[in-house]
Amino acid sequence: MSFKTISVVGLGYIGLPTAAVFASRRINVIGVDVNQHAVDTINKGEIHIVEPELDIVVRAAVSEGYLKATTKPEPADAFLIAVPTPFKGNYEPDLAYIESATKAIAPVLKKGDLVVLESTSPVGATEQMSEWLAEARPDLTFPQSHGESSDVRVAHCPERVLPGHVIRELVENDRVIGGLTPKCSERSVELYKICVEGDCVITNARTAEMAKLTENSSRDVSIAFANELSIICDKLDINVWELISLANRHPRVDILQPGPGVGGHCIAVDPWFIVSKTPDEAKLIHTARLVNDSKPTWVISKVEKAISDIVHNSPKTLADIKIACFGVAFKPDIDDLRESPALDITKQLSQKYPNQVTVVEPNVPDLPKALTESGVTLSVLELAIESCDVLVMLVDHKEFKQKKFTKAEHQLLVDTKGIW
Ligand code: SAJ
Repeated sequence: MSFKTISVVGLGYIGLPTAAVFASRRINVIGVDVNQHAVDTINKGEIHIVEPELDIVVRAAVSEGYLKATTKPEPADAFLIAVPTPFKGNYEPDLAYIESATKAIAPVLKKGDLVVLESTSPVGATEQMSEWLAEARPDLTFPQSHGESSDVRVAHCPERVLPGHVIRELVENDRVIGGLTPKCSERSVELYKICVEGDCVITNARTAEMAKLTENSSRDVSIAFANELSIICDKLDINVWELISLANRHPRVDILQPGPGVGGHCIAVDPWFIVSKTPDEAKLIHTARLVNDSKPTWVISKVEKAISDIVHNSPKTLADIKIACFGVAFKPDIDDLRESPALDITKQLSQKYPNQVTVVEPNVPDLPKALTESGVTLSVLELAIESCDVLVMLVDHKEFKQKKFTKAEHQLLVDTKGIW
């Protein structure tokens, strides 16, 4: 049986592009979100988030009548749950959004439907979601009790797209599909094959959950290795960038790049889902998190040292020092400031040195309130380089990489990306 209507629950950075890409295949898509503003914006054919090409796909899908958004779930043949899974204060995963999405769709579920959890989740979350559905709908049968004869099919299929390349990666990337039973997996493959050109590889739900966490933890551990090297090299007076490029000439070595820390809402979060389930076993994964999370503090200490060197070696007083931070986004060439170590460093510096910090960020028109409150100003590259004493390179945006300059003798440079 083909899918006539698909519902995507959660219209954020993953859900909205997913809904729009399915709709572009001429499938009726009902997008559900609790945010009325998001729903209204989408129904006008506009978008409330920034992602290249998303505006074009959404506009076409809405104007051709294949995509509509609503705050209240409606019946569909498949439900894709793409809601946030943050962690709570103690790094325990918070499944509250999955629980409320599940409870919201339960009343409209019917025999033959498929429910797929796309949100990055701790191991066991898909089973938990299916339990919540079963509790809400005792009149329907689910895989945990009825196996292959269940009325409703349930699976996990984690999203793996890279912000900035979402529209292309949604179609091209391979998908890992873990059903609660083999039939649940097969039904999910039928669904994803509507728009995915990559392979749809079948496993079970727990392995699919762990696969996603493993991908992001692997990257986190690799970046932690690079960040640790950068601190070791600083102590030993070795250029870490040269060191890594030399080591990477070995045919079986591929070290990532150090930076001001690890940002975004995935790589800095997902490893905790492994650590919280298996704290005694996940030693390396836990340590990598601590190494990456401590990097902003180390960068701030380098800036403080630079400031104190200038004050000791010139007629300037502390109050005369001007600091320029280059980049506040969480990674290069995007406007996303969420969970950004560069933003965190800039904020802490601006609180320590009020009205002395200037930011250059070519990807945003205005600075967030957290910065303007302590007198941070937005400047342009040339001006900031000319007028500041301490230059703090935080994000390797293309505009910065293209800029060739030699710092003046009175200036000090803290370059967390090794581009200047
Ligand atoms: N970073 C470094 N050094 C590097 C690479 C990255 O410091 O060599 C930093 C970045 O500056 C950034 C952070 O790591 O602060 C994360 O950036 P990223 O580009 O590695 O990853 P995200 O968070 O944009 O997207 C990741 C991707 N996962 C992997 O590459 C394994 C993406 O495919 C996932 O879909 C996404 O997480 C997600 O949603 O989970």
